[in-house]
Amino acid sequence: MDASSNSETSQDTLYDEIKSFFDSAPPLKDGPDISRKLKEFIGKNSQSKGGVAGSRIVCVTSGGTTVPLERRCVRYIDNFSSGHRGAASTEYFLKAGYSVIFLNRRGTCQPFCRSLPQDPLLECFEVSKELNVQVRQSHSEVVKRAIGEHCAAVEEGLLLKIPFTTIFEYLQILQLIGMSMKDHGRCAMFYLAAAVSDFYVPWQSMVEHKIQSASGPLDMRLVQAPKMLSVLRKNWAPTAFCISFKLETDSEILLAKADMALKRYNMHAVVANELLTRKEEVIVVTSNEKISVRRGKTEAEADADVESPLIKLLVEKHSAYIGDSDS
Ligand code: PAZ
Repeated sequence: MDASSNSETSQDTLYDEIKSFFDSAPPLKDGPDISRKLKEFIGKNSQSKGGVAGSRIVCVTSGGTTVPLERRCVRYIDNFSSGHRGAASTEYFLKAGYSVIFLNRRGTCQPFCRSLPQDPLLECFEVSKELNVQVRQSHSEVVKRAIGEHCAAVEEGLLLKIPFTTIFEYLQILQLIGMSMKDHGRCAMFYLAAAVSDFYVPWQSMVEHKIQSASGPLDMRLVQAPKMLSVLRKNWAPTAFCISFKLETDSEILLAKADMALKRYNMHAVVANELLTRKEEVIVVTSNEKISVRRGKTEAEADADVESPLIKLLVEKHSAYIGDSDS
């Protein structure tokens, strides 16, 4: 067998795995509603808005996917992702003039809420003697800013938030978004910061009811999740600008893994980061450079979040990509 038929075989295997994933996944409860919202959002934001970003739309994915262990799910495997990267990046993309589809894990960090305390409802509000609910003086500035900026983005139709929990929901919604963005050409961007499970229990082999501890030690087989990045690039949205993320805990292998992902999935850039320093530094890996991006040293600096210089850099790269197609 020669090299080209080898790669065709592995391509066929990938398509079979993907088909079987989608065929057997529990259907989305609100699939038609999500498709309608996407159509409206993309349609509205497709008319050029002028300004630097024109009619650019980015899909930001954020937070971790869960892997259910039972169909009537009591237990699941989860991961560490807080959704901070996705929420902060969404704010900077909006500032840069993009419209944002924020595909986010339910209950994780949301755009414009990063400065609020842990339990905003209980900590930011108080009840007066007349039983009126009011914002505490100490929190009034952050609450006003959060609500004001969030409402402006939603009311102007620039921010569409779509939640997911499981890997089944995430990948099905990503497919809907990818296919809806197909006609948006090079102005579309995917910024895939979500931590997606590498292994999962296929729906066909998942037990219906709660796993019983009386049955002894748990012996369960997880299979590899199909690599959807290749189909996103090849089939769903082939002209979109695609950025994926690579997280490692071992700095020795990080850049090699990012390079591998860049080539294997044909990404335009891979953002490499380490678990412990992910809020301080990321490295943007492209086919010809590795650029270290760091956050400013003080809270007051414009680059206090690493996402600020990161989004600035990626917006420049996206502009070059769109410009290339014009020439
Ligand atoms: O969500 P968070 O702010 O806590 O962390 C962000 C991150 C580390 C999940 C993201 O930067 C990332 O690397 N996502 C991809 C993870 C991976 O599957 O390799």
